[in-house]
Amino acid sequence: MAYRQVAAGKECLDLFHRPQLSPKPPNLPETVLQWIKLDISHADIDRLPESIARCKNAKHILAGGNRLSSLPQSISNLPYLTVLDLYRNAFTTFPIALCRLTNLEELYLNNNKLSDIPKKIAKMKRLRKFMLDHNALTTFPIALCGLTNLEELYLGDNQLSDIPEKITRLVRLKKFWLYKNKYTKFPIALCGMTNLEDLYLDKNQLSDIPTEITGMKGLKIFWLSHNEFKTFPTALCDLTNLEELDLGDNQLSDIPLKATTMEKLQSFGISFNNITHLLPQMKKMISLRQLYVVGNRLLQPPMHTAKQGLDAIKRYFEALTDTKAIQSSRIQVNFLGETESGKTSISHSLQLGQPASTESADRTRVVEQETWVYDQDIAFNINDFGGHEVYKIGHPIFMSKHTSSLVFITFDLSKYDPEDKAHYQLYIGDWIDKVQAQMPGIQIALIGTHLDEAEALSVETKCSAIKKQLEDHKNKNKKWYDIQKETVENKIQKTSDFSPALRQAYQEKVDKMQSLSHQVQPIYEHIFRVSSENMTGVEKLKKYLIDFARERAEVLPELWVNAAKNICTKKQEGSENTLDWEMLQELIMQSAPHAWRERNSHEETKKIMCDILSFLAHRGDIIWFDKSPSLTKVVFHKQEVLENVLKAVLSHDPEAVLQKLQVSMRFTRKKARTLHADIFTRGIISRQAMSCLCEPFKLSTTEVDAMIDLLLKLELCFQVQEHESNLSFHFPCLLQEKRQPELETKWPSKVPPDINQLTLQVIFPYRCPDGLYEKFSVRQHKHLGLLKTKRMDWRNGMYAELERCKMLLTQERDQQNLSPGQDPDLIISIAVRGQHLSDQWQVLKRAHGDLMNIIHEDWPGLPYDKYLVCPHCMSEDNKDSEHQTLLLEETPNVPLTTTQDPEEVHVPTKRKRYTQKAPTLFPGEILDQTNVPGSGPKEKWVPCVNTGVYSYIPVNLVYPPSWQDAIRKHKTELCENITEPCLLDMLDKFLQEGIITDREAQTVRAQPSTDRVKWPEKVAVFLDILMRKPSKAHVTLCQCLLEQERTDLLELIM
Ligand SMILES: Nc1nc2c(ncn2[C@@H]2O[C@H](COP(=O)(O)OP(=O)(O)OP(=O)(O)O)[C@@H](O)[C@H]2O)c(=O)[nH]1
Ligand SMILES: [Mg+2]
Repeated sequence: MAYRQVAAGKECLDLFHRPQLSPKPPNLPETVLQWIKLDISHADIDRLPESIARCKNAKHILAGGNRLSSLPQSISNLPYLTVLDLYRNAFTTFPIALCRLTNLEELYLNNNKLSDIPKKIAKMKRLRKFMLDHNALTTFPIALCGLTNLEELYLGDNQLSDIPEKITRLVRLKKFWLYKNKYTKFPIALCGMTNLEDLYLDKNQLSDIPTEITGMKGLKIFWLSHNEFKTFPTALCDLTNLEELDLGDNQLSDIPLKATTMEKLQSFGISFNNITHLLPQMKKMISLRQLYVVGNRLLQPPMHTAKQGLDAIKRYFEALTDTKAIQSSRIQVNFLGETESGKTSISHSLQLGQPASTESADRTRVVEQETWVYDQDIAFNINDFGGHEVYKIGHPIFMSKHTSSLVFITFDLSKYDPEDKAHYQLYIGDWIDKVQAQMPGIQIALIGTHLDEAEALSVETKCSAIKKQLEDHKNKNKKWYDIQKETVENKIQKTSDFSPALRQAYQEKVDKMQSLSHQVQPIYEHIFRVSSENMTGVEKLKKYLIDFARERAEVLPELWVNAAKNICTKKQEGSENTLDWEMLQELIMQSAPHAWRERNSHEETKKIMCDILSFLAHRGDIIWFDKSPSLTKVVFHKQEVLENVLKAVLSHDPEAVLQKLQVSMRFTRKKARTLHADIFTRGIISRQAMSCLCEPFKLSTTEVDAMIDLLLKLELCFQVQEHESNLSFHFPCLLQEKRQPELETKWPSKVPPDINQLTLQVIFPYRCPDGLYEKFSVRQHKHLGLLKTKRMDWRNGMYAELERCKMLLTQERDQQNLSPGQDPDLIISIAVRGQHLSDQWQVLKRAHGDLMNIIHEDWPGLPYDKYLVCPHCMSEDNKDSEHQTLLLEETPNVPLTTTQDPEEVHVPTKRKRYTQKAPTLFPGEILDQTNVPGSGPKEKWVPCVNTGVYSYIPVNLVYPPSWQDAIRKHKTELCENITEPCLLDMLDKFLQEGIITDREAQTVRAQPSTDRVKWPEKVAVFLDILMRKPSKAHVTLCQCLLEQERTDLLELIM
């Protein structure tokens, strides 16, 4: 059954029926003649009527996203038509009637099924832009060579493998898209196109570029990514005008010296190749502004340095030539695994080269760090983590995201029972999931310990069982992605006719699933078996480590290596808990050549120090935060100091904490008990209690402050000032309290009438991202300010009152959708209630952004899925409300009429009983889409499809308002508050960035002004112009308001 997309259907009625109702020509109704632009895209129509020719003055016809396969003959009678958009339709042959549109300048026929273009097309003499990508062309349509006025030609995503000689007739062609075709050889005919400026040949199978390419003198942008180049095509180096070259996703292993002679090159893409070394001569490429290198195994410079940008790369190469280049390898080795699985023992045995099993009482808390210097060039930073649950929160702090870090997961071979499924999950599986979520690209290897206590025969059986379990584990993870993908693909099938915007959001979900599933590094195939009691197997493990380190040795300037050594010596010999800037300067510059010190200014020296510290922090030598102003000047070079504080604060031993508080001279016994209860039930540690817990470590007040800054920076806690002298820190990870009963009045379990609830659910399959929810809950605090009254926290949730809405965050296990034998999924929900949708969306979007950023920063490999829960379904239990029902049942094509303002629309609450199923889930990717111009839905209603009957709900319950809507809504306030100098500044900035034209700026200036300080008329016109621009206009407007310190106005349009 075909359902009509309601809003657009109404426009179609307007468009086609009125002319027919009107008297016959020549007495055409005025309105039709006034139409210049006809937008009938996504109207679910399969033909245009002959009567379209009555819109004599039409210049633009937009009819993309329909099911058209032919056009009425009468279309050729539209003399002024300049733009015709027929993208995403069902054309299999070129609509010949178009050839008579001799004034047409832009023709969009992309995303159809065309396999040929007729000769007659040459009549369209004025055609400048022709889009034909994503069609079924297998040979190059020679007819195109007759369109001599063409400036832009899009032929990407076809099956082309040739280009005729005659292509050179297109002398005006500037931009040529040929991506995703079947070119295996560079089409030589292109070399004669001397005026071509942009050429896109990415996603083909090219492996070479002929020397004749030098004929393309005008070429500025050249994309060749996703081809099959094994060596750098040196012929490109002679394209002297080239400004942008993309050779990403090929198999290049080096860059020739000649490439550094491309003087005009501004942007150079070599991501995802096999490049290990960049050339020092690159610092001479004077125009270079962007260098894309991710996805290579860089050793010179180290990848971390390369990612800091070109300036950092140049400074690195300068230091390399000024001092000496040294091959150096310092690998971070992380031992993880359950408590008492033998981590500390094997780590010590490895370093000492002799049996070193620990005493059983010697439990590791949080982490022990050691540096094991193997020889002059090879060293290891060893992190031996405590296995206890509560310390897992410390892992992201100490584990480096350096690509050549290593993780060993240890398990006790003597205790491991291959028959017991829970054993695999507990001792190995959960750890793998955890590490891969945090560092998807890291190498993981398994170590079975206690070999001396396990029977030789059973060891073999156990290891082969584990290998099998590893394989099953991998398949299970893959299956999760496959199932999600399949579910979404089914949804796409269902939604395709209704809502292109929703379909796009689902498509993005599929793409995201695909890329998430591909980023994980496989586990090292050999399982090490060792005994720390008699050293069996330790030598083999050591050899693996040394080989691993050798292979990853980076080229470092001697200055950097010496800096690392000096800091390391300070770590072992110095008495300081932390290093301050002066001390660092001394340690780093100590060994710098005199002339070099003279040459670099104070500013430059600071940058060089930051390069070095940033590298060392990334490698795991020190803990240092370059992005936090309060912490930049402190280096935590002795991680044990930080460990001690974490141990003290995150202790899982309430008795010991109570003793510490009681022993301290600061508190009475009673006070100590209150503080203790605060810590262990409410997760609150006061400033005083914090100092007391840190007392044994003899930290200075500045150091305690730095530690607290660090805890805040790591978002382990947020700060609350209850009254002036009473500063306290709330640690959600320590909270034990249950959800407070009084919350029921603030947030009743059923959504009250007249209230909407927007809900986002982020689902994590059967694994636990430790500390993710807690960090998210801490991050919300910055939006709430210091006033504690607005917030309530409990073990797995928090409630906050914001200005015009309320928010509830929860973390829970999904007990409902459990398959047998599977652990429940974890769901983090963000729910926002209120009466004003735009405020609610703002809060939801902000919280969503925070959660996504945390995942991106700390758990980039974490599998998750996200959904928006239909607000309509959420409120359907409210029977007494009298809102209009939007149930369409079996009556498609019935246009809906509503007089309600979309902003004020409430959830229609009267639905039939049989719709009482689980609520419809919309793709959460909708929240990622909103800033892409034109991606929001044009329709006013979206189908809520879970119920088996099609009912429509207002689109603003599912889609947040666009930035244009926000401007429109607050236009009066903006016009009243943007002052004259502010507007003039903005005009300059928008002109500079090329967002508005000189003419548009003049139009704004030419408006009358009634006030001397404020120019509401001018601002109004300016905003109208901006709303027609792509989303960059919004970004720039936000930047301008931020620069002008108008955060009040900024909030309005975010
Ligand atoms: N026989 C034998 N005992 C071992 C071996 N490795 C460790 N042990 C013993 O097992 C116990 C736990 O070892 P640890 O090295 O402390 O374990 P861990 O993983 O560091 O423990 P936590 O730090 O508490 O997480 C100690 O009593 C060790 O002596 C081994 O290879 N053989
Ligand atoms: Mg240990």
